[in-house]
Order: sequence, then structure tokens, then C-alpha cells
Amino acid sequence: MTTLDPPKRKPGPVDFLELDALLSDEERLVQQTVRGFVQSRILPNIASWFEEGHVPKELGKELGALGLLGMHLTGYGCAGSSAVAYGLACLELEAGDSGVRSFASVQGSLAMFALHRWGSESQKTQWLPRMASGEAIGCFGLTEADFGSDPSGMRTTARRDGADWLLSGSKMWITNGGIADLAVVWAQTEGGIRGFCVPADTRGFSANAIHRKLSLRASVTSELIFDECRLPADAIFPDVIGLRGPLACLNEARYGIVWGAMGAARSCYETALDYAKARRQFDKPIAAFQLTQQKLVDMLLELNKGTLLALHIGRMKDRGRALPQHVSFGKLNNVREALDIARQARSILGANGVTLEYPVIRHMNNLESVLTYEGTSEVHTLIVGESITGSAAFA
Ligand code: TGC
Ligand code: FAD
Repeated sequence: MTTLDPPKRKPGPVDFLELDALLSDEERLVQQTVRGFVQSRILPNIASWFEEGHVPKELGKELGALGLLGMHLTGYGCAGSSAVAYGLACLELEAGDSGVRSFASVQGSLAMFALHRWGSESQKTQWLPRMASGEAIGCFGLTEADFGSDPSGMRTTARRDGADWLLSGSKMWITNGGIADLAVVWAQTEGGIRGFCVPADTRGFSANAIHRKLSLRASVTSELIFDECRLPADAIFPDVIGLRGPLACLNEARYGIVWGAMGAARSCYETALDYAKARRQFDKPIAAFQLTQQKLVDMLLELNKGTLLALHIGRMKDRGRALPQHVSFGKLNNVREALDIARQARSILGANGVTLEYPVIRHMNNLESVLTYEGTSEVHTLIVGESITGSAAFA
């Protein structure tokens, strides 16, 4: 049976493999809704937000009104979407800006997921509905200045004082830290690493903005300080001890990045393709030069392969089959390829590629953070390496 009718049908220049046809109507609706929001609310403002190093806090309520905060969680005001629908939302948000996707990831996949997975019933009812609506903002404190890839050595401690806990130490590089109403904080206790709910109005808690970032500028990044913060006995997550507590949350956020990176990549590719067709040198559109076509085709290949990979891992996740190692495979591949696409796009734009008039250098700089956070490329390489060889090479 023949499957092709070349004269009548041509592949689309972006969704070349017709991956859209693999989505359900509901998934497509989520994608279109988020894309519309990004076009009307994010794209007209993002270059200025990036330049000013600012993101409006009200964005939380707007994302909440769309049901995008904790959208893959069930109950407590959360939308209960599929993993694929959640992934598509991440892709569209990151096509706007990685900082906007990060806002939703940290809120939904780190802070809310931690409460949903590990919190007590009263912690969930107190926080999750307000976080789903964006009325309350959460952050997730795992990394410390001296413990990034290896959080097991963290120095923040929580010790008993009567029935209470006293939390001391600091966390570094914490997204949304300075605008958070609640910090989910991981700390050493006598019994191992435990998670705590720390309301931002707790005495002794403070957040300092990290300035002079040249990446993820439309995202708040903070240092958190805990100066003998007194927390009630029920501030602790009751049942989880050890690093598996925070690492289980990272799986969720890393999964969102598998998709999100392809959103940033798509934006760069589309920009480069349009530019190459319009820009003329040597009396021709630069898209007509073989070397430009090679760049565009390489970008297209990785964009379509990466999106297909995200969809495959998403379908596995919806069937309960996605393992952390699959998510590492996706994060490693898709962020690396997205960064390469961004760099190729930047070169196609020539001098225009270095300004905020086009989204490309903003995505490129953002992706440098995405490559590092949620586990660096090296960490994900070693996770996959351990999986295939049976030998852990972290230390
Ligand atoms: P290891 O001995 O392998 O494991 C300790 C315990 O954790 C369990 N575990 C996991 N559980 C769930 N999901 C996973 N992915 C897990 N990986 C390991 C493991 O079974 C064990 O459990 P148990 O019950 O036996 O104790 O741990 P290790 O110390 O050797 O570390 C392994 C390593 C290096 C992979 C891990 O430390 C790691 O992933 N490091 C990277 C740190 C990282 O990704 N930090 C991200 C911070 S949050 C952030 O960046 C937010 S950015 C903003 C945004 O998302 O937009
Ligand atoms: P290091 O761990 O010091 O690594 C430096 C280099 O050494 C990397 O290339 C790394 O891959 C390599 N390396 C380390 N160990 C090994 C090894 N065993 N083998 C080979 N190479 C190795 N953290 C949070 O907890 N919450 C947040 O909300 C959050 N938001 C962030 C937002 C931004 C913008 C950024 C940039 C970071 C954020 N982080 C957050 C922190 C992030 O997770 C860490 O930066 C990341 O885990 C890496 O840690 P590090 O920066 O200390 O690098």
C-alpha cells in the first residue's frame, strides 16, 4: 500500500512529522489555550521583563485561573490533567520564556507536588487550594551554596526544641524564593533528611534576591536564610525520610522540562526560519544558501525528534511506566538539543541575533540555566550511565 501522495501533500515546516495528529482533542485544547495565553500576555511583555529582571507576581493568579498550577495533581482544587496535557502546557509556556515555565514548574511540580505526595492532610488542605489558584506562591529549597549536584551533604538543620522544630541554615538559587508565601525546605535532622513547610512570615525567615543574572531574568531567584526559625511539630512532612523525598519531586519538574525545552527550541527555530526567508544577502534570501538550509534542517530534525521523545515519555508516564531514568534521558537530550538549536538560530540571525528584539538570545541564555538546574547534564548522563552499566559514577 502506498502511503504518500507527494504532489498534494507537503510536510509542515515546523510540525514536520505531524505529531499534532497524535494528540487527543482535549490535549490539543490545552495546548491551544496555553499558546493563546502566551501570545496575548507573555510575548508582548517578556523582552521588557527580561531586560528589567522582573516578573509580575500576579502572573501566579493568571496561571492559576487557567488551571495550570499543579494541573497534573488531583483534588484540592487541582485540574487532574494527564501527564501529556501537563507537558504540552510546559512546552507552550516555555515557548514564551523558560522563566514562566519555571514559575509553573516550581509551584506545581516541586512545592505543590511535595505537599500532595508527602504532606499531612492538614498541610494539603491548608495550602494546596490556595496554591492551585495562585493566591499563595510556593518555593522549593533543596540546593545550598556548597551542595548543588550532591544535596546529600546539606548543612541546613532542623532540631527538636520541646515539641517544636528549630530550623537553621540557608538555601541558594531558589526560584520564587522572594515572592513565596510558603517554602518547602529540606533539612538534616537527627533521623535523616526531612521536609518542612515554612510559611514566609515565620520569624527568622528571610529571602535575598540574587542579582546580576544573565539567564532566567524574568524569574525571581533567591537565597533563603533560616535563623533559628521556630516551627510547630506539624510543620514536618510526616512519612518521608531521606533524599527520596525531594528527588521524587524532581522527577515531576524534570519531566516538565523535557517538554518545555522543546517550546524554547520551537520558538528559536520558527524565528530563524522566518528570518532566513526574509533576510537577503548576495541578492538572495539567506534561506536559499545551502549552509543555512543545513542549519535549519538540523534544527528541524532535533525539534521533531525531541518533541516525539517528550510525547513518548508522557504516554509512558500516563500509563505509569515512566521511570526516573527515562525522565533523565529526556531532560539530558532535549535541553542539550534545545540549546544547540538556540545557538544555531542565533547565528542565522546574525547581528540581530544578539538583541532582545528577537526571542532567540533570551531563550539561549535561559537554556544555560535549564541545562544546570534540575540536575546538570553531567548528572543525568551519570544517571543513565549507571542504569546501563550497573556502576554508579557519581563519586
Ligand atoms: P541515591 O543514593 O542514588 O538515592 C538516595 C535515595 O533517593 C532515591 N532516589 C530517588 N527517588 C525518587 N526519584 C529519583 N529520581 C531518585 N533518585 C534516587 C533512592 O532510591 C534512595 O532512596 P532510599 O529509600 O534507598 O534512601 O542518591 P545520591 O546521593 O547518590 O544522589 C544521586 C543524584 C546525584 C542523582 C542526586 O543527588 C541528584 O539528582 N542530584 C541533582 C540535584 C538536583 O537535581 N537538584 C535540583 C534542585 S531543584 C531545582 O533545580 C529547581 S530549578 C527550577 C525549575 O525547576 O524550574
Ligand atoms: P555543582 O554541583 O557545583 O556542579 C558544577 C559542575 O560540576 C557541573 O558541570 C556539574 O555537572 C559538575 N559535576 C558535579 N558533580 C559531578 C560528578 N559527580 N561528575 C561529573 N560532573 C559533576 N535549586 C533548588 O533547590 N530550588 C530551586 O528552585 C532552584 N532554582 C534554580 C534556578 C536557577 C536559575 C538556577 C541556575 C539554579 C536553581 N537551583 C535551584 C539550583 C540548581 O538545582 C543547581 O544549580 C544544580 O543542581 C547544580 O548545582 P551547582 O550549581 O551547585 O553546581
